Amino acid sequence: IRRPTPGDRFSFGLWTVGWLGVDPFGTATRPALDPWEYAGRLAELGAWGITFHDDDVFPLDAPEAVKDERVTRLKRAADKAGLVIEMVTTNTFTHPVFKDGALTANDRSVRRFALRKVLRNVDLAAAMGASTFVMWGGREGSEYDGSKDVHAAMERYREGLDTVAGYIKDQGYDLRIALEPKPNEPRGDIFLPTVGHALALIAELEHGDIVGLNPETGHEQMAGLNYTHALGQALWSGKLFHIDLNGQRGPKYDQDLVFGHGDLMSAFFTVDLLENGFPGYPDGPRYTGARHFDYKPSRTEHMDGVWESAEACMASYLMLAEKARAFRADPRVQEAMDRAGVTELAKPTLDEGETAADLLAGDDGFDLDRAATRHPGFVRLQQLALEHLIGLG
Ligand code: 3MF
Ligand code: MG
Ligand code: MG
Ligand code: MG
Repeated sequence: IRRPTPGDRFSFGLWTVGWLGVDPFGTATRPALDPWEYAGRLAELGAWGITFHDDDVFPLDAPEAVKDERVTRLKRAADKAGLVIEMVTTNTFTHPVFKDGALTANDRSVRRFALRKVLRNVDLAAAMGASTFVMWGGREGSEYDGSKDVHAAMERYREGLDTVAGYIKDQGYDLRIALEPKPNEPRGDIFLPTVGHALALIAELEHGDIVGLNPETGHEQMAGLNYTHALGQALWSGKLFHIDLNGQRGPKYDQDLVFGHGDLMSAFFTVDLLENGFPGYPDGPRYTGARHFDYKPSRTEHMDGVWESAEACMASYLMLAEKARAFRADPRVQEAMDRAGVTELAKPTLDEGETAADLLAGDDGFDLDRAATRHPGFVRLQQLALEHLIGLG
């Protein structure tokens, strides 16, 4: 498999390779590096960009001078390594002040503090040249239904998002917000648990035109949902602004495995969609943003494992991209797709100009028995995918 290059647009969160292995049951298994120390190595491995939370670079209570110094140092390291800072995001979940949420905390003073933190970080994102501003509301939610007025929470979420998006427009920043859904962890139930919930909230915003999504593989899968479908619907809605690729094995705690180390078949179709687009729409919407990994080098690994796992994320993607390309090019697959009617779905159900009344009045000679006994061969199509994925030779 070829080595990754900046043209592949692979990017990593500083908090991914920088994760020290602290979990609810154990302390760090790896030493901490300074944020700028990760840049050179990631670039060497072939990454194109990095992303970070404000708190990944400077402490929440850092004086302006310390903040400036640390941010400048990181930006210099990124420039020197030839890395783009493509996305910046705000940590509104670690500090105990956010224990009941940020934009939807019951305590109004916390909401005002959180909004200020986010707005300041918008300025930073713009200064770093980022194009995407991710908002993951990890603490927005509850453990107990009686503790939260959901109507009020949605009002405050909308107010917060419109304030941030409005500010971006007022400042003339070239930034788009990407909401990141997650069903649970750290809260018992998080608001905007899935891509669908987030799309519904975006539709209610005044400045929803610059608000889209950052769906994460594991988050949709924790909810028992299909990540590739989530990407597909977000893309169809024109809202797929960014992605968090990783691996997850079923609905358990958030594993953040290397991309491809979770549900491999699902990862194959994720890459197939990202690389090859919708089968029925050769000129249809395509994802052109960063191939961003939000994973954690497993706690068992030491420093070598940090780089091995970052490399593995990119290699998994490239291998799957190659497999997906061959899959689509295989005449047997094309034939199986035709038989399955995959591209027929792109044909409108009504003829041009045909109305519901026309449909009711007309007779198109539909053969009920024939249609009911049609054999689409979906299983054979899937087996061809498996053959491409793991086949010999
Ligand atoms: C948690 C996450 C987050 C978000 C990040 C926003 C810490 O499960 O996925 O990572 O991705 O906060 O970019
Ligand atoms: Mg996550
Ligand atoms: Mg995760
Ligand atoms: Mg994420």
